[in-house]
Amino acid sequence: MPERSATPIIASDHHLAHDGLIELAGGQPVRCYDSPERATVIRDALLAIGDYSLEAPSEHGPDPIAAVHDLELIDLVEHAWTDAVADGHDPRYPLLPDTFLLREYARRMPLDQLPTGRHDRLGAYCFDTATPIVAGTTAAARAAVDIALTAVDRVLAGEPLVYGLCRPPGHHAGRNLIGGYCFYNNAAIVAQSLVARGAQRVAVLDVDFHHGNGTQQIFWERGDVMYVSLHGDPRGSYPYYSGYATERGAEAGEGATLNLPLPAGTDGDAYLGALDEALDAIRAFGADAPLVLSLGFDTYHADPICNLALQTDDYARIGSRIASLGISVVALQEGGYAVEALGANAVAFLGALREGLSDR
Ligand code: Q9C
Ligand code: ZN
Repeated sequence: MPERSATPIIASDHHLAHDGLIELAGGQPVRCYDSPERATVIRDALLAIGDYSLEAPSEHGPDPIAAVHDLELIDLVEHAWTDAVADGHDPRYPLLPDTFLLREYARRMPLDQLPTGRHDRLGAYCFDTATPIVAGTTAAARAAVDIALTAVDRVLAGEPLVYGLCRPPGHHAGRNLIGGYCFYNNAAIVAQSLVARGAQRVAVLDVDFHHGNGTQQIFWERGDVMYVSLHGDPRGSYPYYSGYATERGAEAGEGATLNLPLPAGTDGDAYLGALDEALDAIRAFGADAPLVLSLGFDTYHADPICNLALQTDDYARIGSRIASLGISVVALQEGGYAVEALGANAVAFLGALREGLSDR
């Protein structure tokens, strides 16, 4: 067996201050499921194996973010917290929108007439109550983008697999909307940066439990970036209004979006069947760039907020199957909330993906 070189994990501690978060669960305030421990347990489990090397992200500046998100959205993520505190918000509590700009209000509300305090217009740029903002949020969101961009840099420099331990996650964030614990869409920013560097066909595979409505929106009319997602059926799962099989993209992007909703209770065998369909679509698309993988472990049977039924061994099978695409992979962390199992699931998945990619 030839010696394999260590697989880079790109991570930073900036996310630790994105804490003290709460969300509403059935009307009750609870600690946000997106906790800092999620990232630290994954990092520690991988580093305990010896096949991985921890690397810090390098700063990539604001331009790659502005290539994907509206400037108003970036301005909001940068300043909502400080505006709120300057206006008397108690800094012991996170900032959450209380009034959403929807439907007939949105139709008649000129965006240049929104309130000037970013906290007062938060509900025009946020689609749920699951995306609390605290003092550390802005730096964490920017660091997650830098992690993702550093990961893709390393893959383009020749690594078959790099793991970006992003927190906050990104796939629910749209061009002009935050939501679902997400602020900047790390995976979309990476896909767009590949296009900017000359790729003509980039595939994004999303195996998080939830549909990546933000990534889908960003590339909806694009034929050069394919978005393929396996996720819990939106008829009964967040984000509810997006992720139906009938959504297939539009204009130049028609057919370049593929949604594979899965019924509650889907186990590893059924999941792998759907994954084969996703991988066949990606093969047919013919990516000429590394695969951008939105990686969530919230498909795990014991995840506290999701309803699929994967076991730890299944993540190894999924990793091997993705390796069979035969292209390098930028794996970016999205969700996964069964903190006690995240380490084992990441070890199983990345270990099999790593082996599969180096055997090719
Ligand atoms: N009762 C990611 O996994 N709340 N985001 C759902 C369910 C939001 C998940 C409420 C879940 C967001 C990246
Ligand atoms: Zn998720």
